[in-house]
Amino acid sequence: MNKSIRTTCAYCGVGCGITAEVSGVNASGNGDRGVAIAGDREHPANKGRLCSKGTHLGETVGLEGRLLAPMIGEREADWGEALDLVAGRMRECIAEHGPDSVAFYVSGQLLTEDYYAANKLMKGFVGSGNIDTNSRLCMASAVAAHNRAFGEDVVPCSYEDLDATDLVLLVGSNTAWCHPVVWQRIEKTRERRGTKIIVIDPRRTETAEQADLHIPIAPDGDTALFNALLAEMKRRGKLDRDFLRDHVDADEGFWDKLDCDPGITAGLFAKLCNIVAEHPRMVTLFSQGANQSVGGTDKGNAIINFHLATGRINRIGAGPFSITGQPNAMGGREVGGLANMLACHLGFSEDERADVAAFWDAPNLCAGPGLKAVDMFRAIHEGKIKFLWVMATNPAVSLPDSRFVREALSRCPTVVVSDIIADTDTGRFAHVRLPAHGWGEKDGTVTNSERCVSRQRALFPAPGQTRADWKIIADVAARMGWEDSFAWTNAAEVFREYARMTQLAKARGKALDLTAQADLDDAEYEAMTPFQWGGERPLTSRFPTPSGKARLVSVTPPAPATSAEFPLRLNTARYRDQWHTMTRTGLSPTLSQHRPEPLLEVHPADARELALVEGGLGRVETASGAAVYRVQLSEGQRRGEICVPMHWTDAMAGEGRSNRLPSQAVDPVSGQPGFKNGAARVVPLSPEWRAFVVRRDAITPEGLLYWTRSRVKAGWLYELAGEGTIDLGALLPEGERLEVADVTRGMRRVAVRGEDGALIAAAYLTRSGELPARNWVADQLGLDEASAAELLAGRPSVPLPDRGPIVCVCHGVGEMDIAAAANDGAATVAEVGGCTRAGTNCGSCRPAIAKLLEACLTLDKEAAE
Ligand SMILES: Nc1nc2c(c(=O)[nH]1)N[C@H]1C(S)=C(S)[C@@H](COP(=O)(O)OP(=O)(O)OC[C@H]3O[C@@H](n4cnc5c(=O)[nH]c(N)nc54)[C@H](O)[C@@H]3O)O[C@H]1N2
Ligand SMILES: Nc1nc2c(c(=O)[nH]1)N[C@H]1C(S)=C(S)[C@@H](COP(=O)(O)OP(=O)(O)OC[C@H]3O[C@@H](n4cnc5c(=O)[nH]c(N)nc54)[C@H](O)[C@@H]3O)O[C@H]1N2
Ligand code: SF4
Ligand SMILES: [Mo]
Repeated sequence: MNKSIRTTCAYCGVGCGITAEVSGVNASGNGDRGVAIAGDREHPANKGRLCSKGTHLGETVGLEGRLLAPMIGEREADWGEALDLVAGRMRECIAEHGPDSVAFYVSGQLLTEDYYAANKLMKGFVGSGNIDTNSRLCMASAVAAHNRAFGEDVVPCSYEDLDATDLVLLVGSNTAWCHPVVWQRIEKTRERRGTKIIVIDPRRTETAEQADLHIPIAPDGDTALFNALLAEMKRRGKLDRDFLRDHVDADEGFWDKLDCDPGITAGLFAKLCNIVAEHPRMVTLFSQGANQSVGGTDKGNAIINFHLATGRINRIGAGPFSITGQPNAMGGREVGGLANMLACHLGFSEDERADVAAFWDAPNLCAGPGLKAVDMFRAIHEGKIKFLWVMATNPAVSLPDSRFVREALSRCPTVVVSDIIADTDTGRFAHVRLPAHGWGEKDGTVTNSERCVSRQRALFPAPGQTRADWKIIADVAARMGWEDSFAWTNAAEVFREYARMTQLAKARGKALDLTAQADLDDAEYEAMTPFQWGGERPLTSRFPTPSGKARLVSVTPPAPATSAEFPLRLNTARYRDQWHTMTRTGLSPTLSQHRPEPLLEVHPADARELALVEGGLGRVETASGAAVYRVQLSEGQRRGEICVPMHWTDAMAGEGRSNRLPSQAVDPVSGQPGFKNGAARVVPLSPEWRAFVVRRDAITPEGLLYWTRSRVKAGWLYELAGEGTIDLGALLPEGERLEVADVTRGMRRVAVRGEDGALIAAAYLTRSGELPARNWVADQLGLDEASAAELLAGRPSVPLPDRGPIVCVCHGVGEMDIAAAANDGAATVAEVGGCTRAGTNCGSCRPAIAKLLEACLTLDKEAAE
């Protein structure tokens, strides 16, 4: 029987509401975990819309690869034994080396209840501040900027401001890919009221393509640009003198330090200033191009300074809007997931500590802040931290300088990892792995970018021995002797305790206040509808500083990062259809079509100088390490700058893990790493052979120059390249083998059929020639339809139309289909949708369609001239 359940998306901080129809029918190989996903029309974050990742969530809820039982080393254990071991080691460590020898590294992908429990255990009971979160890599600079300017970590605007604004400035945000539903909302506003969109990003992203103005700023040029912009607005008389007088204090000498070179051409700067001067209803949405910088906090404050000084804040359609990355990045900030906050937006002053100690009845409240993520891993490396518990994050992939991080993990006497997936790069270092509930099993709350709290609800019964993260934490706490303080029996109890605790923030005049929710009973919690703490514009009556005023903070642009040895600037970014370390989106055949391999994007002129060719391989080298990518020439890159994706792991690729590259350099205020502006060089690789393999299950090839795998419908597609000889047969399973080889051309092809005649694997190798198209071969996996000749040719005897790379993953529409539609007269994205269906489902590909259309129309025009 179908059940309809309202929940919230697993992925980004937009926090879209979902209506899940749980069918229990095997729709995509998920056993009884079939589910149809649709946008929740009543959720304020998305009003029914979903992007590609949300739309295809159903493909990632199967049990493939799940961690279903506690593991001690490679041995399955029961909960009792695993928990005893974890609690025992933690107790020993505290007794012998003190509380600061213990650390938790947690995540914005935990629910608020989980996060609250972890923070309470570490800061209140273990007695150390050593709990930090992957939000350190994500939101820490924005948090620090908010604290400096407003006196509290509060986002002063709401999505509704995006509906009512005349100008959206996107700073370091590829919104169309990373916050697609917010992007669609901005586009709607543009249709309705002619809102202007300006994108400030060194790369010409799909977001930038769609903007009214793209400013291809030099990496880390934002602070200088915003200073110069504010100085120019002052010259033009655009400051809000009344607002400044009544609501804003300034650092000493603030106004004298503004004038500087904007870092862009005079013409472009004038254009920017004109648009900004004419549109006081302006929202600046900023993301990782701002935060992930060694000057990230200053960038945040440069943006906020601008809004404060021009009075573009606390008004409808105006404000500096830091958009969150993970589904619960905001919730973590509320409950004290960051090492430098206590809980409920409180710091470590005597009276704040006293209040928290009393509220928790905490025996060992920590004396002060703990170590921030990068420093925490240094302390592990140095042997000062001897017990580490990682929850819902994959630091062996996502922290900078991962060679060092891995060394630290391998030295640490006890590493505990709570995850949902059995084989993650970090899990490979764990002594104990604890199986957690995943999306669709978890039950609790998340807070999105606009401070809207909504429920994630369980859709399926929890598989195997998996437990809720908060419950695992409480179970360990109980074994440490603190059962009374962690005696919750359900998520609602944890939530009520947290909501009650926000009284401590409220009493100090802070905006964080969930006391109205503190008395929800279980049924009310179960039925909770989304609510926003602080309201639409929470800082309107006063700023939560001692003076009640906000602050203009003097900021300085950081120094450039390249050197003679490493002359290129290295940027790292995200792909539209992959989520972080790919443990979930990497399982979706639909999502894997968009970018099946990690690309090194480089300007064509730089590529010529570096001897890199389109589709070839390039190795990026930095002072920290090296990684290998497929080369893609891109006019959207600035000269002297390259960009690689953050997503690939050792589980998904041989050499494509990007965080071998960044250094440990962090922002001095926030501790956030500068992932977006490293110093690098590139070496072209010339493999002697290239190959691809399809097979049903996952393998880890060894000794190659390059390999990656991506999900296809019935298995995995491997791209391989190497030197010398390769034993293709060793990469293939047993079965009936069909084979051809041409020694002179260095060509070899093998297909393997199972007992029932269905294709179970195939491999195609060449030393100098072309390889067959991947799609048709991959589609044959598990089928017995193709003849031996067809399999060895790698294509059907009656050729299929070439659709080109897939653009619309929902409807499987390729570049060629779109070009054909344009040829037949389709001139708008909607018209292309009308004849091909492309872009008519989730809409995530609409910017890509627009770009293709523009290219087709330009070609037509040139042909006509
Ligand atoms: N598809 C997808 N969506 C996601 C995620 C995902 O993994 N995949 N992750 C989620 C998370 S946790 C996060 S934090 C967000 C991140 O969302 P975004 O911040 O939008 O994503 P990024 O691609 O990391 O970086 C954004 C842009 O910053 C630009 N940039 C680099 N250096 C500079 C600079 O100095 N100045 C300026 N102005 N721009 C610069 C880059 O070129 C890049 O285009 O996405 C969330 N949404
Ligand atoms: N070079 C570079 N590096 C970056 C970035 C960048 O832009 N460039 N961005 C940084 C940013 S902004 C972020 S947010 C991080 C993200 O980096 P990570 O947090 O390391 O990435 P994820 O893949 O999301 O890791 C989540 C892990 O938790 C597991 N998991 C999922 N759900 C649950 C659950 O409910 N419970 C438990 N216990 N486990 C669960 C997943 O299987 C996965 O192993 O990467 C950072 N690293
Ligand atoms: S924009 Fe996409 S990934 Fe983000 S919450 Fe909405 S559906 Fe999920
Ligand atoms: Mo993030």
